[in-house]
Amino acid sequence: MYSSAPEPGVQSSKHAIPAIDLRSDTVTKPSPEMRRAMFEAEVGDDVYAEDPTINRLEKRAAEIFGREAALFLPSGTMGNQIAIKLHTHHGQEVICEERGHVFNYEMAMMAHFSGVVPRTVWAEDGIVTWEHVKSKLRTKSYHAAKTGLVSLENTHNMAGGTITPPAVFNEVCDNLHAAGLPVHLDGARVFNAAVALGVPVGQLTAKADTVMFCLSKGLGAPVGSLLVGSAELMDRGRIYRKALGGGMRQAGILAAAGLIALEQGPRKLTEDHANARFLAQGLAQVPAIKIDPAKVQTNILICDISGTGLSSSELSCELSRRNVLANGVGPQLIRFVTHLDVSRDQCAQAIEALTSICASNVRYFYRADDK
Ligand code: TLP
Repeated sequence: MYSSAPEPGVQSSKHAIPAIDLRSDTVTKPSPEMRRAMFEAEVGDDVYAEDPTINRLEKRAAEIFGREAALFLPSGTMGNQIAIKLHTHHGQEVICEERGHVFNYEMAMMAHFSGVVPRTVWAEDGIVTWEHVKSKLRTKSYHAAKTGLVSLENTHNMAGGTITPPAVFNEVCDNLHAAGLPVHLDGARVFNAAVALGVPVGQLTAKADTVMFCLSKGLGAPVGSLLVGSAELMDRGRIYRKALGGGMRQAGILAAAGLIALEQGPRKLTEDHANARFLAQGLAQVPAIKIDPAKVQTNILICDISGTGLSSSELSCELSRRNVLANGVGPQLIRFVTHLDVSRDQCAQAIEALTSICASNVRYFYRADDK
């Protein structure tokens, strides 16, 4: 996360009542049903592929995505980095969007672990088209590194939860495949995209060679992500998962919650999306805040707060004094993420909190008619 964000846990511990936590959809707590399933889960050693609950989760994920196999992982970051390792050779380049998670928030692991460098493209709303990619591709040369992979993100987190239209995504994949190149999809929140579009997630992602998706974001599981793809790739992926320390042994207790998230989580996302739109509409009324509610497609909204005269860390601190948590994602950008554990009423309270900060802010210099 952008460095102006408050340190994890600093704010939430100060409050007697639970904070309205809009920092991320990663913060959801497991439901009573999940906790019961975790308690009762059958387990075995997953490094020997003997955990029946993980095996069930992997089989179900592969089915839903129409793939041969799936691999259960402790995090989305590990899933993305295993995928990059699977598709590339040392010394190659990976094309990704400039604000992409694989590039900005994964500790430079593509360089560290796979020995590749990112070649970024900047795409309006994070929607990478074939036009963007085409000009960046590099084939064999005695000067420049060859492109090994294109890694895309849907929904696009730092572009504000935006959805890449299926036709755009399919065109990129078809052209890359024709050029002999693989595509990885960082689908941490791809269920949000599928639900918002009303398209089955397997259909939406069919053309990617590998897809990583997270159970631990909007779907509500406490831990876990999956990588899906061919049996051959997932088999090799198991080796890299172990090398990264991701062999989790009796982790069926996590997969049990994951199965509930996978089966039931997607249908709850519509409410998160409606809450995000409600929040955006409310925030758009605050004169110093710039946000276009029409652009809010899923559960993430990013507001330009430059009109407040405050930095994102200052505004974040002011919000936390009013029991609302939200992270800065740029010097004057604040991200709000809706999820299972924030209600419509709490979104209304967040709007009130921001309105009152702007009303009392002495450095507030933005006029309503400047908007
Ligand atoms: N995103 C987190 C932070 O790391 C920024 C968040 O709060 O949004 N891909 C995408 C698109 C993501 O947004 C994230 C997490 C990941 C991958 C990594 O997932 P984890 O946290 O499970 O490693």
